Amino acid sequence: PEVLIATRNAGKVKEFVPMFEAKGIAVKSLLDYPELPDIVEDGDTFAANALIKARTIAERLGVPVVADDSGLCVDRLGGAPGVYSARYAGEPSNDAANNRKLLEELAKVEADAALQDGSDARGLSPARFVCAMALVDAEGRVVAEAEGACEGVIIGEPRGERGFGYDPLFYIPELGQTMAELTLEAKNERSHRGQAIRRLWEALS
Ligand code: ITT
Ligand code: NA
Repeated sequence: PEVLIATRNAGKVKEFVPMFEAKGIAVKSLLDYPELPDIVEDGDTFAANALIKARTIAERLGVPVVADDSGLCVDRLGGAPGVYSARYAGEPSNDAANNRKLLEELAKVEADAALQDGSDARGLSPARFVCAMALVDAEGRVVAEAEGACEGVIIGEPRGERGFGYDPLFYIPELGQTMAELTLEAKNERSHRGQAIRRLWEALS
């Protein structure tokens, strides 16, 4: 069997491949369909956007589709960048620019807090990665939905070369490593995406 994942994000595809292969399922993605137009993700939530992506592609290609909508939510930024994580620093989506923007926005909030009450808000900033996944059938009807989340803190300097997106700034105190320092297997065991996929399997079994 084979599943189509409605993503153009090569970092996501790399993580999906071993998790689906472990179930004997081959993975295709939108990287195999460069001619398809970009999907307009205008939902207010990760779950809504995952469904939009899955349905758009199922209706277009007439096959069952899995989609992932995910992002980083930072408490001190009121949950930003949230559903805007991919384009936080503007178009086109750029991981390095997004990471710089995240550190700039946190520095502003921390400076404001220090000015207002002299408080020191420079401690590490709590954050979580969130992933919503949707599986739809060839007609675009929902078969299963699942979410996963992973807690950490934002550090002031990038660490690690693996992963993608905000991984180098996302530190997991329990592991003493950033998400970008974890092997692919260790990230899948821990991550919002790994959890969401395992919950999707459970919902299907
Ligand atoms: P597709 O819509 O084609 O799947 P995308 O990158 O635009 O690709 P999203 O809309 O779900 O996907 O946005 C996800 C963004 O959130 C991604 O670009 C990263 O900036 C961030 N993100 C999500 N999961 C992440 C992870 O595991 N590690 C680091 N950053 C992550
Ligand atoms: Na999105």
